[in-house]
Amino acid sequence: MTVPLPTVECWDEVDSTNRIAAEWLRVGCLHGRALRARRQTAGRGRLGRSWMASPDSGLTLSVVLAGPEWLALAPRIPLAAGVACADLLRARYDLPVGLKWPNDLVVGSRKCGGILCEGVTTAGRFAGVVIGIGININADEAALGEELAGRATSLFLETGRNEADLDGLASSIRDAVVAAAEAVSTSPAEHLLARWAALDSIRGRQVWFGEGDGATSGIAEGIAPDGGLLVQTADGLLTLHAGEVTTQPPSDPR
Ligand code: BT5
Repeated sequence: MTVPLPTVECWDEVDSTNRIAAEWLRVGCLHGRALRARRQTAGRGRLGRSWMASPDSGLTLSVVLAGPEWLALAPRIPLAAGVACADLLRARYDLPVGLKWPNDLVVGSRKCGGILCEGVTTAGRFAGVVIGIGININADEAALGEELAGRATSLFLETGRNEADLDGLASSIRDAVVAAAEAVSTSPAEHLLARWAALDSIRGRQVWFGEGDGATSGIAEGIAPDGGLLVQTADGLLTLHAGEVTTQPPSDPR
């Protein structure tokens, strides 16, 4: 019999839902436990970056995968979570939400969401993974703010529809993400890669990566089984495992 997952908690204000969920894992918590925050004051992105969200304008949600067995599956969990979120948003809003490696949910070239998966260790033991999900839902241009202008979008801006049931959406996303993560251990990697490929917004496009004099470009060729991005460059096929790619050439600093 499948054990029902605990109700997704809604907290008024937190610094970072991922930080709270990591604390839960350190002291021990139920698999699938999740919280969303109406207001997040220090949302985390990758590489020390920030996730910005005006209060009540979107979803800031963290989901716990509890247990040491998630360590071996960790490289594929961000991919599985991305596919699950994109599929759910496409179905619910009838919107062509796509994926941009490694963790962006996009509509066209604009980012509407991001995913940050963090492994949690306590007393030298792997306790589990926190899947952090930020999605711009009801944000208008003002709520997204000037800093993200032209780069970000929201489901409201794309559809004109306001989501009245953020709790219901959070619950559906949590259920979908937990199911997708669990499927990683039982289904072949090719299945997940094929689902990502169907949603991949940069496959076949020219991308740039690296910085300064080391900046290089190539054609994005999809995702490798270890979760890296395959890029065909003039020097051969590379697999990127970290960082970022852009579909615009880096601006000339001169
Ligand atoms: C991500 O990082 O996209 C992962 C974001 C995960 C946020 C969730 S919210 C719930 C949970 N709790 C947390 O503390 N975090 C997770 P990254 O790929 O590093 O992208 C960050 C970059 O995206 C920033 O540097 C901005 O350029 C841009 N960005 C920030 N806020 C944005 C927003 N609301 N919409 C679109 N782009 C945004």
